[in-house]
Amino acid sequence: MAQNQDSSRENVLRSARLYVLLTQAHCRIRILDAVHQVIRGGADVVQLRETEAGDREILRHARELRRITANAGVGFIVNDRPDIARLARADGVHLGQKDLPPAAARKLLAESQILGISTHSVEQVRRASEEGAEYISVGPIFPTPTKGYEQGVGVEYIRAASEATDAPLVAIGGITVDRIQQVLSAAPGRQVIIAVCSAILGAEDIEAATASFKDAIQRHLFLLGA
Ligand code: 3NM
Repeated sequence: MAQNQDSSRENVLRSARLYVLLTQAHCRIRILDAVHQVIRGGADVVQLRETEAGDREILRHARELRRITANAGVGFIVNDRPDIARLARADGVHLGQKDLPPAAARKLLAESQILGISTHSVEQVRRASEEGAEYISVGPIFPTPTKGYEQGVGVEYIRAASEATDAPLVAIGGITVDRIQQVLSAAPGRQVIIAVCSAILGAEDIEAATASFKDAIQRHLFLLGA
């Protein structure tokens, strides 16, 4: 049993490189349609990040995304809501600094579900690591209107975070294809997953935009010999 739990936690993140946030407010088409393009483009993990919908709609979307991602072998995380993550059998939940404390969220999650935590300082990285986060998100690396951040913390924060925890890192905030090299060079040898919302969901061709991120990531890793 314990072995299965470990392997299912590990599987969601193992070799994950591209993590796409699905927020309806940033997408011209229905996110339930966009997800197919995101998957075809090569996303490894998708997150349901609803900012405006009611609970019933969020649960309905979460269940549908679970079905689609399970068929495609893609990871599925629910933002903010461990209750919805549990009901929809997502792979896990993503918590911000003002969401439920990780220990409380764990009580709602199944044993096999993972917990990711957003951080904005090295102190928060250390705490998230102590709290047993399966991945730690670091951002906003660059300014981003998606969450109203006028300033980014810079790629230096990725390096500092990599020294403060052994957990996989998810770099987020204003990341574009042109910035991939800069982001991934900040912590060579570490698993840094690239998280993107607007540069993919706001693109005319969502599948092509996703694929261009994945290509840029793979090119960088190939050049590093990783
Ligand atoms: N969280 P985009 S930055 C949802 O720093 C979110 O924790 C952030 O969207 C953090 O790729 C961010 O459009 C927005 O910038 C990510």
